[in-house]
Amino acid sequence: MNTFKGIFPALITPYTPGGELNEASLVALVERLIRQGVAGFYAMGSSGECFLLDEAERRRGLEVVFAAAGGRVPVIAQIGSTSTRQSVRLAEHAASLGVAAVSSVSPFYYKYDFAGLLTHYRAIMDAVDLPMIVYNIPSLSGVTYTLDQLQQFGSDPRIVGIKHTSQDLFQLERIRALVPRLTVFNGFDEMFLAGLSMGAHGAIGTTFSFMAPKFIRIQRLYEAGRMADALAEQHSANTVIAALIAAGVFSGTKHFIERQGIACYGCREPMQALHPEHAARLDALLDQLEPLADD
Ligand code: MN9
Repeated sequence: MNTFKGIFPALITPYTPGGELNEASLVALVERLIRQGVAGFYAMGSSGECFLLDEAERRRGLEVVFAAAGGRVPVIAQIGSTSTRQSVRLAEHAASLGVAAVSSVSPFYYKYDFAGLLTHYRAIMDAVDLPMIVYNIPSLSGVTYTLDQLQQFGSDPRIVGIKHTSQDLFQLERIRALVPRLTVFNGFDEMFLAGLSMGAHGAIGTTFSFMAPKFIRIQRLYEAGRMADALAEQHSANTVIAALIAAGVFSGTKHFIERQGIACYGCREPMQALHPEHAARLDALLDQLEPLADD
C-alpha cells in the first residue's frame, strides 16, 4: 500500500491571542482531522506560515503535530528554507522525531541553476535517512522546473514523490508516465479531481483543514468511477475556494476553522487580517461545509 495516498491537510499554524503558537488548537485540529479520516499531515508548509515563524517555532510546531498524530497517520515535515544549512538542521530535527518523510520547497530568493538546486536536495538527503518529497510550487517559490528536471529528481531513489502545486496538469501526467514510482500529490485543491484523473495519488492542501470530508469523498467517488458525483463535490468545494482566494486563502481558512470552534487568531504579519466584508462572504458559505461530528 502507498503510505502517501489520499488526503493530507497542509496544516495551518494557530496562534494564541498574544500571537504565539497555539498548541492546544493545533492538537484539537489534528485530532478532528484524524477522526474525519485524513490519510496524514503535511506540517510546516506554506499553509503553516513557515516563513513567518522562527526556527524554534517551526520545530515546536512539528513536535506538536507529530505527538498529536500519535503514529496513527504519517506526518510529512516541510523543512525547506532559503539556506541549505537551515534545511539540513530542520531535517535532522524532523528525523529525530520519526516523521514519515521530509519535504523541501526549492530554495528561493537568490537564483540557482538546476545543478545547485540538486546539490541542495542531496545535502538534505545525505544528512537524514528519510524519503524526500520535492515541494514544487512555482507561484510562490519563483522556481519553475522543466519536465526533464523533474525527471532528474526522479532518478534519485531517495526522492519518493512530488507535491505538485501547479496548474500544469500535463506536467503532472507526464511525470507519472515517465517516473511511475514517484508519488504525486496534487497541490491546488480547486483542481483535485482533474489532478486525480491525470494520475495524482492524493493531495496536500490548505482547505482540507476545514473541509476534508468533501475531498475524501471526491477521491472515493473518482475511484468508484462516479465522475459526475465527484464533479458535483468539486463544484461545491470550489464555490468556497473561489471566495477564499478573494478573501486571502490563509486568513480565510483560519476564519473557517474558527467558525468550526478552534481558535486561530489570524495570520502573522505581514499577512493582513481578514476584511470584515470577506468574513461575511465566507460566513454565507458555511452551509456548504457539513456539520462536524464532534459539535
Ligand atoms: O498546499 C496550497 N497552496 C498554497 C497547497 O499554499 C499556495 C493549496 O492548498 C492552496 O492553498 C489552495 C487554494 O488555492 O488550493
